[in-house]
Amino acid sequence: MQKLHRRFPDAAITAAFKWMIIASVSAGVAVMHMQSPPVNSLSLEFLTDVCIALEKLEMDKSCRGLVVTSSQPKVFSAGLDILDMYGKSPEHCAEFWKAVQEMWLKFYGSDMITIAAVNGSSPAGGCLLSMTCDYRIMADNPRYSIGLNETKLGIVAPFWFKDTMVNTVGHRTTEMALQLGLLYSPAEALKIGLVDQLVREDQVLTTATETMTKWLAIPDHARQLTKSMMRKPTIDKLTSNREADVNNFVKFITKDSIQKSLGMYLEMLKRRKA
Ligand code: CO8
Repeated sequence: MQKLHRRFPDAAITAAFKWMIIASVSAGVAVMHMQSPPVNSLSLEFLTDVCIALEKLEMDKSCRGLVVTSSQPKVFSAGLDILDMYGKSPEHCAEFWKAVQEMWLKFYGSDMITIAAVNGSSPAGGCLLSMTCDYRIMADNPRYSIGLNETKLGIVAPFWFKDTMVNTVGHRTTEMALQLGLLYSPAEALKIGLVDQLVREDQVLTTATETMTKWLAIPDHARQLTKSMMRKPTIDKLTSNREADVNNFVKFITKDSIQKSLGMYLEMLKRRKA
């Protein structure tokens, strides 16, 4: 803990999980620092930790706002952990997908004010995670990108990824973005409304906590009911189809052709590194 306090001098560490630190920066606001090296890919274990942490925060009535950010350099989150979908048994894939659903349901349906402090690249599931938040602030660094690039891996974003993006940037933009697997630069993302604000990299977190103050000024009950009114139909679509969605995922992801695409994509990531 001592070491952690040195790393987060302005914050009280309220919980330390294997893959994240929850710190409270001021009354009623928590910050989730994701730290699953090297790229915060959302593995089954990481997703489980995230869900437990979120549940705890949700139950803590003194906690009204949550900022989500990354402790890893250059990356907010690399999206779903491909290794949890590659060469794994159908049972593992089903368990993994349930955890992905759970994360989305918890974040998208959260009563808290949620702000994504996107301080690095955020492809696929990373983009989804940021889109579940109420507001997105991204580092203005042209090296970073954000978007749902699933088709580039030869896979297809499920309907609730699509719905989340439609709710964020509209139907036409989503249609093109999803088919082409577009990853946007921060400036492009701002233009289409995929993020709400760009700031200098070293100001992402402070801007997020400042923005939170504005949102905290709104009475919780009115804001929460409004959020629920906007998001409930999208959430209900998944909750009433969870099992079918898991079965679809497992059937799709375990196909030989899809496994081959994922294998090639992993190879490409390694080659690019070399
Ligand atoms: N899963 C697992 N491992 C990953 C992932 C990932 N998503 N992303 C990167 N890694 C690994 C790399 O292979 C590399 O491993 P190693 O060190 O063993 O060679 C290590 O992490 C570091 O990666 P990089 O060297 O590429 O790190 P950089 O800092 O240069 O780049 C990026 C960071 C930009 C995040 C880059 O790693 C990248 O583009 N990653 C791929 C991101 C991606 O395409 N994610 C898509 C995941 S799929 C998803 O989220 C939704 C799926 C929906 C499923 C629907 C089916 C029906």
